[in-house]
Amino acid sequence: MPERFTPTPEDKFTFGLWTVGWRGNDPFGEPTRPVLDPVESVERLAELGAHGVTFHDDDLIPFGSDDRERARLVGRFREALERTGLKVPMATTNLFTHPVFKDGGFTSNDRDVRRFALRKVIRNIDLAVELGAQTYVAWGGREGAESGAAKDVRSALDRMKEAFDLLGDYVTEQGYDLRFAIEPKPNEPRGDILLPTIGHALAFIERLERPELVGVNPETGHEQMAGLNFPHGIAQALWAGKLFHIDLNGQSGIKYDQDFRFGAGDLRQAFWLVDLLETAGWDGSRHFDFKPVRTDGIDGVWESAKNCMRNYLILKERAAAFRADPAVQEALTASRLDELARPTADDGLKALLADRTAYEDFDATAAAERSMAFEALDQLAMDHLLNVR
Ligand code: 3MF
Ligand code: MG
Ligand code: MG
Repeated sequence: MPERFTPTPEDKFTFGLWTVGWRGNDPFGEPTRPVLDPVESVERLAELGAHGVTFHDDDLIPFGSDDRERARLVGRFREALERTGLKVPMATTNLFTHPVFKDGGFTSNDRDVRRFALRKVIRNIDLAVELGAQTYVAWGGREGAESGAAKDVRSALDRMKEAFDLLGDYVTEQGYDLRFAIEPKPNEPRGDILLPTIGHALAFIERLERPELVGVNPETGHEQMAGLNFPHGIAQALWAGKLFHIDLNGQSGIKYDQDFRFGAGDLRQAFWLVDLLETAGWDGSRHFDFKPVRTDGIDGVWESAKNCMRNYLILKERAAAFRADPAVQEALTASRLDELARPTADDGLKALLADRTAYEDFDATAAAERSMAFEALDQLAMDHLLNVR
């Protein structure tokens, strides 16, 4: 492997414990791999050059563990982190596996379940902060419905807002340096999930009491499951100042959540995504939320984890080569990207209204004839992506 595609912690690659730890169980089949000890995951990820690990409370401390067992598990995890230097930049809560969450956590119709969900989150927030996390992800996997009358969506959104407002109160009162990132997903495991896309989540956040504490954690496959363009969604989240975290993986079209390793699935969107993150100066984690295919043994787990990072670094090199190519600079100008960056009416509304060339004397036919020259520009990107220039 060429040296240049070998990651270092400075690349800020992170992995969920649940990703490499996924045993291959799916709705049709039993696990194909044995349980992976979180300490082993920490050690192997550190060896591969990752920067950190993330976890759901239940990934580390099985649901129902008593306080002694909890302390023991956290202790050996912390010891592995200290030994390897791996960081925990983000943590999250499992509000979807235990049957108690069958109708959701924050928006379950059962109020007792909602109160339990909030306490479960708060308990893990304390641990997340202790371990140094600055981002707390909330994926509402079971916040949804399969049928119409089962969920009053407006009431459920009230309860969702209530939950984030209470959590905002909690971290503020505790003086924690922690922000929340909502992870949208359109469906699976529920028929329809609330806050299904980046756009829904961004609109929701503005209704909260402390919108500054809440952003988004978009996932490649989740947006693509809704047929959406992931780089466009990420660009809007960046534009809104709301990209607090990101889940990278691979997806081929509108299907179940495939969670392929990063770079598999839609390679062109992966290229544009890396181009966007790198040119925007994204300095957060490059967090992989993928599932090593269940056909493979533990060899495939570490192979795919390694290759998530490798593919990101390859695409980073390809995107940089694209941006640095003088022919691309020319093509960008021919496609008038510099004009797009220029305000439309920096001369003001009055001048716009007085400008006869803008309307009365504007030659729409001639303007319509000007080619945007996008095909040449896109082929340059393709050539760089395929490394044939
Ligand atoms: C499901 C997911 C989740 C979330 C996680 C929060 C189990 O499709 O993507 O992974 O990412 O719960 O980080
Ligand atoms: Mg997912
Ligand atoms: Mg995810």
